[in-house]
Amino acid sequence: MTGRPSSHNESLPIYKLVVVGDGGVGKSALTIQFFQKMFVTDYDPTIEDSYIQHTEVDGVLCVLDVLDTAGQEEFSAMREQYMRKGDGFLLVYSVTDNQSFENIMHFYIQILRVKDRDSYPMLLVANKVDLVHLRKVTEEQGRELSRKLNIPYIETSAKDPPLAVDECFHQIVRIIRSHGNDHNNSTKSSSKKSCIIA
Ligand SMILES: Nc1nc2c(ncn2[C@@H]2O[C@H](COP(=O)(O)OP(=O)(O)O)[C@@H](O)[C@H]2O)c(=O)[nH]1
Ligand SMILES: [Mg+2]
Repeated sequence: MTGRPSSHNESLPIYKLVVVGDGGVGKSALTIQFFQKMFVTDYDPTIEDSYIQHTEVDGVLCVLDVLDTAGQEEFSAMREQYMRKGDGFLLVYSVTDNQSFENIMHFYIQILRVKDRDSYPMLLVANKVDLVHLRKVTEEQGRELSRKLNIPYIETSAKDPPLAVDECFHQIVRIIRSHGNDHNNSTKSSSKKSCIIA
């Protein structure tokens, strides 16, 4: 506990990721599969928790701080608060649930409104693709929405064997990096430098 310099860790970029989507789409299952390498079938849908882990993405070490959201209050102040803090968002729906697909739009709009931006690092995540016979939202529909929102699309399964679970967390880090948003150690004040009025 003592004597170890922490400066190395402190210099690592920290990405705050937020997993959003309707209840039951698999937000917790994806998060726990990523962090604990196991599939949970009965995780309490009301638990909202965050997980922190060092991860290497494309050979570069970083810290992922992931908030697995819960709760239905769509426009609550609490939701806005965590949206304000997020660097990147996984917009998750279940391919077995049309309503969860339609509701993606609400999350998308709310994130942009809270961020006051017209684009922000987000990834559209079509989960539960292992449930082939129960599938209601096609890949084509998913890709069409991703084009419309101009955010990338990925199909996942949190069930064992997992499909593209690590990949979706890595992908959102890449998206954040490519947005030139490597804001670590540079908070909002520096990103506002672009607002110089001549
Ligand atoms: N077959 C299958 N079931 C899943 C998958 N992801 C989640 N589930 C199940 O769907 C239910 C809801 O998942 P959960 O992670 O609690 O949803 P959340 O409310 O979005 O956090 C649970 O019974 C999970 O085991 C998946 O990819 N495939
Ligand atoms: Mg959950």
